[in-house]
Amino acid sequence: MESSLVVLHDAQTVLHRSVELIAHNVIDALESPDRIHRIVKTLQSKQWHWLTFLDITIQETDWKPIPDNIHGSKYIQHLKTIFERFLRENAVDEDGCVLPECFPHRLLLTAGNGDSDMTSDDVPLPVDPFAHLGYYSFDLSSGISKETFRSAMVAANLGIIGVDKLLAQMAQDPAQPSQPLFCLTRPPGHHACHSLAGGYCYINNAAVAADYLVSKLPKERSTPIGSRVVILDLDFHHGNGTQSIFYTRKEPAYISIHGENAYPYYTGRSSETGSGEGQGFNRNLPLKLRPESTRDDYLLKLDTALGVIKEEWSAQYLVISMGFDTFRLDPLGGFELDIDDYAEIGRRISALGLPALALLEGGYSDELGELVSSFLSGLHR
Ligand code: SP5
Ligand code: ZN
Repeated sequence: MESSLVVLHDAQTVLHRSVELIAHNVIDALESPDRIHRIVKTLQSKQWHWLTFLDITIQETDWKPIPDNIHGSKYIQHLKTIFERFLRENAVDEDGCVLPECFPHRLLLTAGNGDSDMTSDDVPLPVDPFAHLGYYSFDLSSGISKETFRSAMVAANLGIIGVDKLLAQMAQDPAQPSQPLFCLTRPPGHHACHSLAGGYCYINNAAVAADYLVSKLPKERSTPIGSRVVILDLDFHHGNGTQSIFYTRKEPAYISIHGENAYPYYTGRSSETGSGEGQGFNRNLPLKLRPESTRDDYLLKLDTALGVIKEEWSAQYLVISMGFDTFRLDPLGGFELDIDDYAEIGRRISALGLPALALLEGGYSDELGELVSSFLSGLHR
């Protein structure tokens, strides 16, 4: 029987909703439930024989815990409980959304100990619930609504289930090239750090999946050089969270193509190459925005990244943080990619011949469904 590319979906991912500030206006966040609806509708209309759409419901009792090396347990507990606390204190309506108030990062440096190397664990958590959101966020685009935690946990678990399915498929038929999987993860994850939400992200789905994948591989290092698991981040924005979580690790390695000097502004330079054991296993390939770059420049950078993954790192598995905000009409992006370019990106990744798990990150245009379809049509084997 011909195997097919699996798309993993759980409708609980559309429960989360948030707002954001555009200049002085509060609007529904561009990272909306409708993004998933657009993708599901378009994929279903294609009726492709090579695509299996798996609609599952991950029960809370089956949620895998998030490991402490990916996200702090206090941070996870905060995400789980903070909305209920606002409700209890009548600070938000049942269908409302709360944003952070005060960010500690630079303010701490003014407290008379600017030279100290205080880590977040040394900074006492304030009692005020509004302060909690600022303590555990780095920007204002990570509001919390009633079901935010549920959607975020379900998204992370979609990635874990994706890894299990990928490995099961390989064990079942080792001779067959494995089919990629695509997880409809929402909210996205690549901006989320160990104990910080931001950029529409709460739990770093790709980090959870890649760490879980590494944990499933043999303990003895089969490759003394290189990294068996690589996260390829193709969202328009730099995945600062994924980079920071794995900065001192060689497995998984991290490589990203993203808009130069764009959001999140302070990370993603080519000089950030990892440290300690992770030295050389973090690679940033920033690309100038249009009109200073074209689709050809993008595809050249992609080939560079794929070369590093295959030749330099001898990767055996690929986890792809797949954003579609690189599209030329995306409201948050600045690249030139057109619909068909995503099929080309999929083909070039597929040509590596590596088992691959792709997770949805950003992508905010009306054409999101067509972009995902195009990507999958090139990715499937
Ligand atoms: C997962 C993801 O794609 N997160 C992106 C979050 C970006 N949020 C703030 C973007 C502000 C951009 N303002 C400049 C608009 C350029 N047209
Ligand atoms: Zn993005």
